[in-house]
Amino acid sequence: MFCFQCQEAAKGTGCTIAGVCGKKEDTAGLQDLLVYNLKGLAVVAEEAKSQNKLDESIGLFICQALFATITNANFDNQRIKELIKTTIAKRDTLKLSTGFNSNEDVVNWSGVESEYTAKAAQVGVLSQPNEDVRSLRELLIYGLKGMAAYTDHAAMLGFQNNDIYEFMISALAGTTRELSVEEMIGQVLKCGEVAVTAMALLDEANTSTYGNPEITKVNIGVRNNPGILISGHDLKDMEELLKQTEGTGVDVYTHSEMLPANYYPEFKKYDHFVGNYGNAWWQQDKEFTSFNGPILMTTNCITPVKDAYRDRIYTTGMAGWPGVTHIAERPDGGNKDFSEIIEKAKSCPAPVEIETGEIVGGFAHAQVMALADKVVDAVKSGAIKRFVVMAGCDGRHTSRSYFTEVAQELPQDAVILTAGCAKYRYNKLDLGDIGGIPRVLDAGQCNDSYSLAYIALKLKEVFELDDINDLPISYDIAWYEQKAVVVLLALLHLGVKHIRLGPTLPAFLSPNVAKVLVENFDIKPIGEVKTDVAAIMAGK
Ligand code: FS2
Ligand code: SF4
Repeated sequence: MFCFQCQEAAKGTGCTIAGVCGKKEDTAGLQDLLVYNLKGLAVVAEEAKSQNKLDESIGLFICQALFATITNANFDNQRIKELIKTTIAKRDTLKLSTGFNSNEDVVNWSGVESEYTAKAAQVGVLSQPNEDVRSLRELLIYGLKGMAAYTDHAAMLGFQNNDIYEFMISALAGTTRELSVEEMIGQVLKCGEVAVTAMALLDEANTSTYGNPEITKVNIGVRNNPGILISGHDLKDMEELLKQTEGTGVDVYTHSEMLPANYYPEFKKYDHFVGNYGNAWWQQDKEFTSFNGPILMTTNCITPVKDAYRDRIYTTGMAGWPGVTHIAERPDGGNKDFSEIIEKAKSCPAPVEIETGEIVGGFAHAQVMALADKVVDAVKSGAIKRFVVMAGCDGRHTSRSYFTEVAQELPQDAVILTAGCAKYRYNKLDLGDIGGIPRVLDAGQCNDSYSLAYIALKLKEVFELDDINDLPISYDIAWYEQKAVVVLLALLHLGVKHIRLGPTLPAFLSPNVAKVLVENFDIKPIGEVKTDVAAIMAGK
């Protein structure tokens, strides 16, 4: 196997024996084969589009299948095999309806299961010998994976945009062709542009369905009832779980990236929605053990399932772990059925309390704009000297303590804007406030990173600046998986420069591609805490 799509790629170059994430060689091969076949489907879908024979279902299917290959999303070989078969079946149906004909293997391969392993070995990342072409193609594919996740979440709430699907199809198809370096870079930057559309669509889907997130104190302690812990990012699952647990005597808690569900008016109204339990995804083995009750994984990040909770963890949507009960899709017009999880919860003891107190969040764009006068006055008076966007992901590497130390080292007149599970490195520190504005403003999930871009663009308007880089905002981003990749591309599209990225730069950037990013956007790796903080405060 060879996989280098996330920040924890072994030795900073790539996982070759087994994934640091727990992905086994056979699963890695199947995911490679799935991506290969999705490229073939995209090539035929392009033809169908040109003949006006393409409907949204193909775009959504591609999103969901790509979503299954995101880091820590789906480790279940059987599910990946089913996706491969469906991809080939959809491709062949489109070929028939369009009369598409080509000798290319990528649009013709239809091996049976026993041939999957051998084929996977031929079509993986290293099948492209040129390291710069490989780097640009994979950068694009990882951006598309991130976009796929956002687009799928929006679709689950009934929000779809054909332009996003069409870009994804043409970009994926483009990875099968010999494009010039300029064309490939163009596709990567276009991915950032379409990512802004996808993130805005998801924002609209979330806020028009569940209301605008608002300042909220989230309880991090527990009650004495049995509980269900819900993790991942899918808000539709959150809604249905809250509805189905109401009046059952079972409480609901969020874990990791589901924490921001606590900020939505539509969810806050449930008395049995108690708060958040635990920290970022990578601490789940300990926290799922002490939680005692069932856990519902709606998306990434899943870590290798431990015996201590194997019989009480469930997946749904594109998430999967072999041997774990998977809650089926909702039927058209209906709901998912979480009754099995609720019954399980009733037989479990209440969670063990691992901490007490509250954390404050809910600073998505509408809430920050509601405070705009206060924020602008604070900037004008000099009470706020700098905003530091520290959004992104958390992860296992001990070097991520850098982000905790930066949060502590930043002077009292700096405000941290965050989103994603990166926040767990500093959201329980007491960093105080500036005239009532907390020094850590959490906009929500990594899926809500759009809010941070929106806030920056609004501030640019308010301060009548021509260049987004003239704002008193610095970017010190923690990345881990492919959603962070697409957020980074979105920021580049918006013209943001001088981004610090850590804890390490992506393994999939070849030296030449990294050079392009450095020369054009001044992207830089994180350095020493004190030096970085001084540079950040000096606007460098
Ligand atoms: Fe965190 Fe994991 Fe949000 Fe990423 S829970 S690193 O894949 O999606 O962020
Ligand atoms: Fe390794 Fe990351 Fe790929 Fe998992 S997703 S196999 S940890 S590079």
